[in-house]
Amino acid sequence: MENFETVEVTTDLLILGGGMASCGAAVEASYWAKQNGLKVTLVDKAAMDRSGAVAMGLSAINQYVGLKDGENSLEDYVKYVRNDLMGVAREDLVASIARNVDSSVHLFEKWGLPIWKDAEGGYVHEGRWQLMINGESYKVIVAEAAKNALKEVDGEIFERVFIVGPLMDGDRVAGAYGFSVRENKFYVFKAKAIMLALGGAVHVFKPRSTGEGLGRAWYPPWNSGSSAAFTLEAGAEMTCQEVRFIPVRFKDAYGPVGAWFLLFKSRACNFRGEAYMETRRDELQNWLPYGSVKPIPANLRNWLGMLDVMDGLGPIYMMTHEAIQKLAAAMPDPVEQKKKLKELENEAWEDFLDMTISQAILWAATDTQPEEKPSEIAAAEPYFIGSHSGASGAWLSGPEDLQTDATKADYFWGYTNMSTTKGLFCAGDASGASSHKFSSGSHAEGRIAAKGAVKFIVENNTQPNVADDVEALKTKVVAPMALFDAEKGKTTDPDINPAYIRPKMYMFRLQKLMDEYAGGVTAQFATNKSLLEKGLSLLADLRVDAEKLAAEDLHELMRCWENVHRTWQAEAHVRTVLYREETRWPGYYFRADTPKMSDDWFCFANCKYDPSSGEWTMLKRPIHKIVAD
Ligand code: SFD
Ligand code: AMP
Repeated sequence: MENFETVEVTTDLLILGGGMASCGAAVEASYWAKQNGLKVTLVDKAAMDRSGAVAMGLSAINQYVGLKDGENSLEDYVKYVRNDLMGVAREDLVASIARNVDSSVHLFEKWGLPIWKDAEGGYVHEGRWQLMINGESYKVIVAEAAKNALKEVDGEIFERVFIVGPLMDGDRVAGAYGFSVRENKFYVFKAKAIMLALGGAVHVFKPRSTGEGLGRAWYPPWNSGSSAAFTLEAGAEMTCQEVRFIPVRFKDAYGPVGAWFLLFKSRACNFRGEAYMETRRDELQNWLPYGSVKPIPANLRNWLGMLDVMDGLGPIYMMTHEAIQKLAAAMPDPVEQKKKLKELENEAWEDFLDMTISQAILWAATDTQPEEKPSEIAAAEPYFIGSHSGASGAWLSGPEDLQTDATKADYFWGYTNMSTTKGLFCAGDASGASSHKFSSGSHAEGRIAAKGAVKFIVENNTQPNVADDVEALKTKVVAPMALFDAEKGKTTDPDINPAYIRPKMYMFRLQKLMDEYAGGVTAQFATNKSLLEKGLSLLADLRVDAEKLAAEDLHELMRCWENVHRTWQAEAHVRTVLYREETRWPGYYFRADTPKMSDDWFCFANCKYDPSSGEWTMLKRPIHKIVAD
């Protein structure tokens, strides 16, 4: 403890996280900071070049609207998102991102990201909204632009500093505290406003990959619920905490399926060769009106496949061989067919090499040639991700110009993308009810939020007082190291000790209870009121033991706090699944005691934690359409 130096940094705008949204925020904030003479500081727990979900790269940009070219309208995108989430979307926020996303994509291209082009020089689409890229270096390119922009305004970047929680001045955020994962340093960041984008949450539920496969997940395990923990602890209202995302992925290495379904037009079939999207079509009638929209919502696509699995009809296969052969056979002559086959093989491998390298390795290890045999797919464990087809995140003010008379009182409180906590702005996975923004939309939303945050600073240009006892926070943050040092000699095996719990064991305990009580893979994604109440009680016990987390070194100290953050996300989730007494997204979770969708629950289910009393409040918020059906 006495070896930990306290480093204090005072800034105007504090950008938390160095992922897609924060990189967008850095570019935009630098522009406005220059005009207003403001200081911008960015903090990332890792190295920005390869941090966050895009670390490994991506093979597609999943949100491109094509507004200027008249490809689609804003209304088209809003309706797509609304339908995919079974009606639950903040249409003002979705439209706000959609009208700005194309310019982020054009910037990526300008900065050097190769986007596939067709013979006429147009973008190659994977699907209606998705563009194909050679994206292995996507994050490096986007981070470089962010760093260059910050350099222009003498902004500071702190890498390998883990943010633990907020500093408050009453109902206004005053900064953040954390620690270096490489040096004995405790950090206190004081700021006039914060743009928060600490990513989603992985490994809250027990993953399919355990034991020798532990660590392999679809979304990155280093996104550990820090966004949810920070916003809850700052007293901000949260939305859609029940709307987890269950992606269907290639089994065991989690390779994404989008390119297969959309670009290669593949089918998925059970062991009998039946395509569940055809044989189970009648089930969609139970989920109207969303069962009849196109494309069929992601959770309903999941659900139809899950029904096959529950009937014992697995394995479910992506028919890669069939799709490739069919596309090649459409070519006019044998020479062209052979050429096309080679091209498709290359594209199939690149899809994984660009964003899920392990899947390519698994194909190689299992002697899988996608043009010759199918590959198994499966519904993965639940993730918390506000940027893809889930929706969990903070409840934000929308832009004023997108409000109607009906929406303004509910959706607008002064600054675009500000949470209900003054001065705390959110984007990407940290912001809720604005799904389907993906990498490009997260970047655009980071820009929007940063612009809002600068406006807030200019109009509220005082440095808030930090009301928290910083020394007490420092003691709390490093306590796991002190505990380990004090107690480690009491047993011969440092993993087994009555005085403490190591973070990995704590994580296993959290995952087991979420899996079994909150509808994880083992429970076939089903739960009910009794199970959830039991889960809540086990979570309360776990929270008590969180006080006894122990860390051998700085790296393990990070693991401790990651798991505390996961616990926040878990609790917000269980409470909200319990609160919403219906099943609205059957392919994400199934409330067996309330198995149908109900008009009474056509609303947002929000929650709020009061840091002073420790009480949670659950509340309904209305859904307003800004785009007509
Ligand atoms: O195919 C702390 N995503 C896809 N988006 C696309 O556009 N196309 C795709 O092809 C996509 N697919 C995909 C995607 C992600 C992954 C992992 C795979 C495949 C395998 C989604 C996007 O990546 C995602 O929407 C955005 O990245 C979200 O952006 P943002 O900024 O909300 O999160 P981030 O990029 O993960 O960054 C988080 C940052 O926070 C840092 N951090 N820093 C300090 N202290 C703490 N406590 C912290 N906790 C986290 C991180 O280091 C990081 O910098 S496909 O499957 O659909
Ligand atoms: P994924 O690889 O599943 O993350 O999908 C990438 C993109 O394609 C996302 O925008 C998905 O919503 C979309 N997508 C994936 N599969 C389908 C499908 N079968 N029908 C429509 N859209 C899909």
